[in-house]
Amino acid sequence: MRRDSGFTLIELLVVMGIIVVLVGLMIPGIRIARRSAKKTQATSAILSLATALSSYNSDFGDYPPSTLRDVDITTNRVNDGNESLVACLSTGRMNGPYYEFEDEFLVNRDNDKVPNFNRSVFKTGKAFEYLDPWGNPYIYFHNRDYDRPDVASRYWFATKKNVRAKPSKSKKKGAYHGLTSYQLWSAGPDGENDNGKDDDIGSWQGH
Ligand SMILES: [Ca+2]
Ligand SMILES: [Ca+2]
Ligand SMILES: [Ca+2]
Repeated sequence: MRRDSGFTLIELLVVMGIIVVLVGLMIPGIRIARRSAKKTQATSAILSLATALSSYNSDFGDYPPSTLRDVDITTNRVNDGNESLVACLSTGRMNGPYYEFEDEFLVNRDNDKVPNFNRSVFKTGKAFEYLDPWGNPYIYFHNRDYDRPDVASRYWFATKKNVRAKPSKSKKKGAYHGLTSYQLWSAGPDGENDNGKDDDIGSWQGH
């Protein structure tokens, strides 16, 4: 039997079929790798924010408030904890700034303007929030507000959903996580706030 070309149509189809199957097999693997890279990214952001928060606390004798309303700044009551975290850690006072926020994740998701905002930090007067790798704002509470979460419970998520956040307690000890400090968490890969449970990534979880 004489063959003119290297491959017959059937052979080509078989090869293409194999490629399609291989790509199909690889996609879930790529997805898992991407998901775990994002988890690592969120965990490390929370860890380095925790370091920054403890330096801030050493200098100022307190952690950032759950809302800038505590320091007489008018807010729209959405993403308050996160905006306070960003504003406080970006301060030029004492040994600040305490954290180098990555531009890519620093956005004004709720599009608020803060008339009397510290303009030395955010010259545009916009109250920025810091996003996790899934595009949702990290949630932050100062310990004095654990029992009155409504002061800063509203968050605006990537799904354009208004989310209610509430600090959580340890199942074993029955006490709030970060009892004398703060709670900071990411809603995790599912993009749903679980108040620090399920797939959420919290500052109090031993990483
Ligand atoms: Ca806001
Ligand atoms: Ca904002
Ligand atoms: Ca979640």
